[in-house]
Amino acid sequence: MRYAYPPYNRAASSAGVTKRSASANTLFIGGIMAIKFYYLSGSPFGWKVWLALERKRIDYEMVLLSADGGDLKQPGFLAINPRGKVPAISDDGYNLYESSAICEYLDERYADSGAGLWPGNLCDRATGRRMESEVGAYIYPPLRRLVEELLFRREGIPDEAAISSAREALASELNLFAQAAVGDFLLGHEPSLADFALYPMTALLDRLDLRHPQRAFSGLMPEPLKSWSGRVEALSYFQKTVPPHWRAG
Ligand SMILES: N[C@@H](CCC(=O)N[C@@H](CS)C(=O)NCC(=O)O)C(=O)O
Repeated sequence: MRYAYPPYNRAASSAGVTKRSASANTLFIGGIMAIKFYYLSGSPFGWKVWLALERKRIDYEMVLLSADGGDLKQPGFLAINPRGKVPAISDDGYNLYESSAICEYLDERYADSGAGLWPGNLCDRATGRRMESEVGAYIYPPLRRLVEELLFRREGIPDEAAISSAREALASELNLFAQAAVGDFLLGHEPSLADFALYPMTALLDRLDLRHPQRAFSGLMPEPLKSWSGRVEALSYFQKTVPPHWRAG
């Protein structure tokens, strides 16, 4: 799948509160307020939480924020996440940030809703948590560097040495993931949080290619991961989670 740039919705209006729901487009379910999901269009960590909300069929109200509009640094949002970053959630008065903690909370708090985020087998779960952690530790930093150099940079010329070393690091990391995958999805025949963590990062390679086709970053994806991403994109709820400002083309 290919999308238009930029990757994050830095310039969009800050006004939007978008109601979304996995099962119904309602804010109140049985008198309980739906979870508020604070999100920035194109944020890979936000996308991970969005996929988790959908897989678990949890009702939520999406609060679409704008980085350029300053929403993340407003006192109201800093009260929810003092780091001023998305994703974050508010669930019946309980505020939480950091995507992994949010997803683990949702999986436990809504254990009976939708499908689980991890496999039942202890070792598979541990492997999945390892993978999710590896995405943040090893995939995100070089990818972030590419995005900063090639999409966010407003002046000067891109640092080619940094781009080259980020490209090398990503290639090697993606190969490790391709080798570690054990089925249709990273942990077998069902998608898990490991897939939801990795997919949004790899989708950013296509975004980079839209602006810089000659750099062919999507070519860094090993064959097994190319077919894997097709399977993630075929999930019934996937389309709903495509970053709103990427849909325009
Ligand atoms: N470790 C955090 C990372 C969150 C993060 O870096 N969010 C970015 C968007 S992907 C953000 O909000 N950036 C805005 C800023 O730093 O001003 C998580 O897993 O939630």
